[in-house]
Amino acid sequence: MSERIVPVPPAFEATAAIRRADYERDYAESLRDPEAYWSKVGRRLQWSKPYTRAKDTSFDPEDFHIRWFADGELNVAVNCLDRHLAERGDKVAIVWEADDPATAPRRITYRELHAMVCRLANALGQLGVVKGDRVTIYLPMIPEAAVAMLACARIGAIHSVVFGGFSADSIANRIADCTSKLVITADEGLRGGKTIPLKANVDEALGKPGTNSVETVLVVRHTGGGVPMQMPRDRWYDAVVEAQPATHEARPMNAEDPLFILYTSGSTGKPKGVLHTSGGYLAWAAYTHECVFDLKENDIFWCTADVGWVTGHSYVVYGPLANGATSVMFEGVPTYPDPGRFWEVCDRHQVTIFYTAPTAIRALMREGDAPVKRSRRDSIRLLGSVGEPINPEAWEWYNRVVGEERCPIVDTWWQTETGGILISPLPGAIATKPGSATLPFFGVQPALVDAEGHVLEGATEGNLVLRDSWPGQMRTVYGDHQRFIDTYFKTYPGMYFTGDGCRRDADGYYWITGRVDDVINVSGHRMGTAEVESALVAHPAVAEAAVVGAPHDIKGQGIYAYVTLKEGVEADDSLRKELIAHVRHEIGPIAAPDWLQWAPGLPKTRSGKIMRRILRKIAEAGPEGVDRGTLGDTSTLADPAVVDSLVRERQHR
Ligand code: 6R9
Repeated sequence: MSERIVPVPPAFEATAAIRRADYERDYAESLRDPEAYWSKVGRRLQWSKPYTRAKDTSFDPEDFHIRWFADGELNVAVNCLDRHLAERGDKVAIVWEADDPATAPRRITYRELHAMVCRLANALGQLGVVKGDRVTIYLPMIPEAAVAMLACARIGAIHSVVFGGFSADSIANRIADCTSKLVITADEGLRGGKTIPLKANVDEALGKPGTNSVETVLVVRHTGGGVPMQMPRDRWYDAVVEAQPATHEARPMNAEDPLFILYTSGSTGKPKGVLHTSGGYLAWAAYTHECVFDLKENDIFWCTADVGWVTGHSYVVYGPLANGATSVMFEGVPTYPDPGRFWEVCDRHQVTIFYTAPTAIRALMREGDAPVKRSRRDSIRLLGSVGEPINPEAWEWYNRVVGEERCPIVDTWWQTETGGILISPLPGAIATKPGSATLPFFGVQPALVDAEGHVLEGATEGNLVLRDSWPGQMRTVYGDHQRFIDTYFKTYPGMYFTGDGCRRDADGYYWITGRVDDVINVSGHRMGTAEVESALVAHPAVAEAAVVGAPHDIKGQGIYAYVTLKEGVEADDSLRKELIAHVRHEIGPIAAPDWLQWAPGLPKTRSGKIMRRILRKIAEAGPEGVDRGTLGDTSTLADPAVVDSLVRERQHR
């Protein structure tokens, strides 16, 4: 493991808002007097009714509660829009770059965005959407996605954004779980030159059980592709907003009123609806965005994440807009029409801060330096990484080739549940080490614990927990508060369990080693093994399935599936393809297994529990084969012989 120390580039440090001494002083202060610290940070937002207390939280099982700024009132959309109009009305809020580089970019000012959001807020009101109602957003990466989120925030409706790559089944499950009243979608999406039939997917989803809460579907005309409209349910977005006034009186919300639900995979069962509230979430998204990215007034900030993921929520939409920044929104993919696209877009829009995922960096690294070198990239001053551990090789390439060793790299660790960044270098303050997310953000108290929950001190390795709350923390699992408690606070009572393993070095730097639960991180996207297993088992040919993660050169982790077929079903290549396509259809392309092995039997204990440890070891083995010594004790298996056949039939990665 590389332990190279990369100092803060002096030219960067010279203009940075936060330097090493500031970090040390303020971090200590944030732990010593959290109330004073967060009272002050919270005042960066505009409150229609100021709070009298910032922090009111306890992880103690006897007195468990999480409330931030709880008696304050604000409106999130007002904070992202109206508040900036006087001084930044003509500043560009969103730069939109289309999938096809020949399509003209859109530049939307704060004033224009405000009008778009007001129109939609009025329209939603007229369609009967009221505070607390759920609205599902299934849109491509177009400005209307941000407009839809902010219009919901403006009226207090709770949005649930569903990633455009998810299938009809996944949409239906998410709609059913939160009983959405309205869906906002588009005719089609465009990614890498391919069209995605969004409206058709919504139509299919709404034909499934549990979705009849949906009264209206608003359809944005994006590609112009013909889609059947089902009256009176379906309405064209344009026609509906056109008729509306461009002003709207926003309602103040309580700080703890829900802002959004975002579904994410866990280690068991169906995806959880992670619920974030208004005041704490926005304060966290805005404050981390400003500090971690050393934000200046003239920055052009580009986070490449899709708004279907939390990174898109916090660092394409809410953080940047709450800070009055210019945010780039990109519809396409890194390699279309060619692997120089990211850097061309950086030059075209004079991007100063660029934030992407290790999987994209690895994919581009594989294409060599030439596509990067074709661009100037001289506007870029800071680079960021998020979504999964970044391997030191990719970090070094990003630093040397993309950033030309001028730009600090912030490797930011966080989760859907945390609302925003928790562990990351502050770029003007913290020397980096390739592969380490370095040190905690203000107010964040990470700790490493052993399996029994003992807190480990000094340089060590363990499970990553957080010992106290922070404003951006999720508040509950929508509709299932017990699941929230059970998932995050039962493993180690009194502490929030992240699900990640982590090492801390002698300098106190944190090195996230990856998930320690049954969550696979595929290209920085979370997928539960249980979800993929239940999709496989839903196929008539499958008797049983077990899914594990295995190292993948580009994706970080790939999905390795073991499948036992029903009696009499013939295992062949066409069935293998069919099963992979089946998972893709059931959940979405990100869940499609990379490897699928036929398993006459699965390794089970006598009580019937699948020993995943063994399956993981077989899947992880490189070309040299499985080292039987690493499989551990297999004598407790009901049928130890299945291991031999699994090792023999291993898929070559
Ligand atoms: C923001 C986001 C969360 C999981 C998390 C961890 C992994 C994210 C990371 C990282 C190492 C980083 N993860 N950032 N691991 N270094 N900088 O990705 O949220 O989709 O909920 O995933 O991603 O395993 O637990 P989410």
